[in-house]
Amino acid sequence: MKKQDMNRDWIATARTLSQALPYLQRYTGATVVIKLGGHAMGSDDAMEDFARDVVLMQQVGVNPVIVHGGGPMINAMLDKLDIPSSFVDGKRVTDRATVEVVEMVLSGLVNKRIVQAINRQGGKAVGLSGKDADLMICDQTNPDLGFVGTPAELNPDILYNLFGHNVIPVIAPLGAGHAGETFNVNGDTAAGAIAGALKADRLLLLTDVAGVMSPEGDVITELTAHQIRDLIADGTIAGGMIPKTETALRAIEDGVRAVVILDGRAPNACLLELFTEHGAGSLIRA
Ligand code: X2W
Repeated sequence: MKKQDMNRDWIATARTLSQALPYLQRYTGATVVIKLGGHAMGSDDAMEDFARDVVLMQQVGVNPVIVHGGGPMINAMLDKLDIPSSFVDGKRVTDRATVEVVEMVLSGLVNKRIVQAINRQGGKAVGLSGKDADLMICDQTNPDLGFVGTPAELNPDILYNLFGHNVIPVIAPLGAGHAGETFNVNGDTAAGAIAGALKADRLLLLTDVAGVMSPEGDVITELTAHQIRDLIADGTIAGGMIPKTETALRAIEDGVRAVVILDGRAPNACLLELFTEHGAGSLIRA
């Protein structure tokens, strides 16, 4: 690269930082819940970039909370163990053997990979699941699904304690049942419930699509809860986007200020959304 071009790059970087000031000010002290789906978790390099963005967020005064999924990683382990698996309405039918694998994979492999990535960037992350400190107590969703839980009682005090010590919570979507069961919770549902309990300023649902798409194939950048309901009714929102948008509606009802559905594989997706005028994905507000 020519010296002149290199200077231009640095000047652009300084300008970007300078332009971020109003956004940095807006988010000081804000709580941002980030759902990192299994499909949005890429290579180690992508994980490193994600972790750096999370640590940067905290550095500028945001309280980030990570809630992760890991569906593809659970599938891979169930395959290795020859345990067949099926989904009904986007939820994994979870028998006793399956819930053991779900907990091992989510609380073990996936959770610790994210924790370690954040800590390698200089953050202080601690891994939890909904079982820790009774964060997320669940009811059984439907007996036909086995050990699948619906969050019923949230106790977010532990998270406030962690914020007070500049610790970044990384939460696996498992919950405890009243009778000592372990429940498997859909990652989006868990993230929505936790964001609701915290009355978060933002819930970012990082997935592998660009956002809610119009019939013409463009990302709809801003939507109200009312518009979401209309788009579900007329079939524009379909398939896997239905549970995501329903999570968004529920979170907003619970007091989350806004929910953004965005492509977590895009570089610096969270920073683009929070700290630039451009934004990313589909922003959903009351
Ligand atoms: C999910 C939990 C993981 C998850 C499962 O067993 O796959 C249920 O379906 P993603 O990567 O966010 O899809 N739980 C009940 O939600 O992972």
